[in-house]
Amino acid sequence: MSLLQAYSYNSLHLLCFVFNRKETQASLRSIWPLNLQTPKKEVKKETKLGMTVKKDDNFGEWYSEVVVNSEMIEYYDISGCYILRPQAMSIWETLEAFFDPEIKKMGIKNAYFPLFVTETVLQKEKDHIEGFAPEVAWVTKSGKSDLEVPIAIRPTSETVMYPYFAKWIRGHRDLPLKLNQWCNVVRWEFSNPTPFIRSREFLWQEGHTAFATKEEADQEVLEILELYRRVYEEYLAVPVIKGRKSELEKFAGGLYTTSVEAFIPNTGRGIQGATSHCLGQNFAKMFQINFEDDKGEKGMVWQNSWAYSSRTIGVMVMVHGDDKGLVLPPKVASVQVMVIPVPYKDADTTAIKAACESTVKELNTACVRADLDTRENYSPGWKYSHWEMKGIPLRIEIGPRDLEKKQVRLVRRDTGAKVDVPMAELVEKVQEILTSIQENLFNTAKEKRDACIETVHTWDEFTTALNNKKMIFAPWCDEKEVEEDVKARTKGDHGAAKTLCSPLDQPEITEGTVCFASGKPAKKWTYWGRSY
Ligand code: 87F
Repeated sequence: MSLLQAYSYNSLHLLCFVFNRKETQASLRSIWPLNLQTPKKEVKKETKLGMTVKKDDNFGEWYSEVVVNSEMIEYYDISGCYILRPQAMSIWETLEAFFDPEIKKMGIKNAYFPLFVTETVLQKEKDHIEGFAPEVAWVTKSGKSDLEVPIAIRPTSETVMYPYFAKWIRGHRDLPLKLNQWCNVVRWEFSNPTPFIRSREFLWQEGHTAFATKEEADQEVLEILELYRRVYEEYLAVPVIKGRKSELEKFAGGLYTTSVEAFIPNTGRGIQGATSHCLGQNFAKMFQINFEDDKGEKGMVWQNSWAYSSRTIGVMVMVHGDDKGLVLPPKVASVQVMVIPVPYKDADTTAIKAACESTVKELNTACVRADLDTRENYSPGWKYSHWEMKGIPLRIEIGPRDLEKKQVRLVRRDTGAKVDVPMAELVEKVQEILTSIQENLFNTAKEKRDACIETVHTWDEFTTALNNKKMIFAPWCDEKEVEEDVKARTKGDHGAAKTLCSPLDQPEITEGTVCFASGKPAKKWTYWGRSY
């Protein structure tokens, strides 16, 4: 087969494949030039702008459309794998630029371990890997020949790292050992892939630490969890709940799991934002990670592991996006302000252009990330919609009348509010508004989230709330069998309800409060709901 033949063969298959998918609309548009779909006599320079689906009408389609049209994601010809374009990658880097120095302050160091793991090593944690086994991807060939032994691609790195923890930790002076790595992992998921939210390859940081005492491990679990809260709330403007996972939902290999949980009002689903586990001594036993304490006595280390992934970006898109497209919180927007010249036919375009340029320069000098759209083949109106779709937090319009009045017009992406600002107050006002957008996005998301929380005491209240897409807060007896029973009783087309977390911040359980599901005495308040 010639190269050309191979190419057309592949693209044919690509097209058939794409046709069969649920997420077609957006991907089709991006591989088919518009003029092929609707041949016209005159080819207009301006293409029609993208959002065709409303967030409330078809959330799934809307999401695919937003991530593609905002140029964050490009679909790829392997299902569940996506290209993260610069728009997405820059958000990932911003989060890393916050998180990485924070963990370094805690004494955690970065390392990099290999992508591959042998079957023997992977099987070392047989018990807990059993449930995950179907998701492990294997390399079986190099070129045309079979490998002597197949090697797995890391789905997580416990088995890759812990043999070396055992080697490197000898005495109490080698503790604590605190490592983190920024990497990709592969989990060959079979359920409904979604960009950022559930993909077969994703980016994450995974922290793995070992301590001499449980107290130190316990403390770190919560310190990391607080950093995860800050990633969501301070950067992505997404409200989360810090809590502890139930026995059924915790990482089976560990002692206990904490998480930050977000909520997507449109689908009525909770979503785990990040996890911080205390592994106890389970892995220390499996991998013989022992040490000698200061009295010469043998002990086993206490371990933690924790991760957040590129899912963070998907949660942000789902929470803030609207019918016009993406909405970016200023703190993670690579461009915070887009300046758009508005020249009227007979106006002095050079003066407008000069004003635009000096505006960008002034903002950049003040560390505001501003850019200028000087393209002449697009109208101002087209540019407004274009940058709205891409989520740019603030737009500045400069036209002849603004020049005359020595002012600029600011238009917020979050509220659409417009305000004319004297050029002399530019930097101050822009900074003020960007801060206000960041706050407003968080507050609005929190109000919407809170409006979806329903406190219930009985089974009837619980099922009604579930059908109304609520996140449910209920007193619970904390028994595994009861959670399994709730899952079984709520099984249906939309998936079963499960526990999301028991918030660390627990309201009091008053005398006589019973479990909504079993009627037994309640032990803790817990969030329940359908989830991703
Ligand atoms: C999929 C395949 C094989 C999750 C998997 O949460 C193994 C696994 O161990 C697996 N999916 N897990 C649990 C991961 C636990 C833990 N790892 C380090 C974390 C944080 C980072």
